[in-house]
Amino acid sequence: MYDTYGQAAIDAWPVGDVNRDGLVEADGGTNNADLDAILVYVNQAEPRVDLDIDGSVDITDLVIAQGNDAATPTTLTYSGLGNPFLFTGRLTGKACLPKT
Ligand SMILES: [Ca+2]
Ligand SMILES: [Ca+2]
Repeated sequence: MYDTYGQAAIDAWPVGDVNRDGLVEADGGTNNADLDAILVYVNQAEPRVDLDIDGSVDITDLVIAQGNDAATPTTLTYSGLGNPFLFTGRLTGKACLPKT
C-alpha cells in the first residue's frame, strides 16, 4: 500500500480475510462474510481459502478464520529477519559504494 505521501508500505494481511476487504469477518454470529466464503469450498482444494495450506478446505480453516475475527492488516516495519525498514541485507547500486 501507499500512504498519503506516496511512501510505499508493506502490510501483513490477516489470515482469514479471504475476501480481501481488510477485515476478517468470522464472528460466528452476524458478521461472517469470510466464513461464508470459506464454506463454499469445504472439501475442495481451493488455495485462496485453504488457510493452513494443507491441500484441502476443512474445519481447521474455519477455526483459523474465527480465531482471527476482526483482525486487520498491519504495516510491517521490520523484515522477517528482524531488520528495520525491511532491509534484507543486500546492498546494490552506486549509492551503496563508499564515497572517495
Ligand atoms: Ca473480509
Ligand atoms: Ca486447509
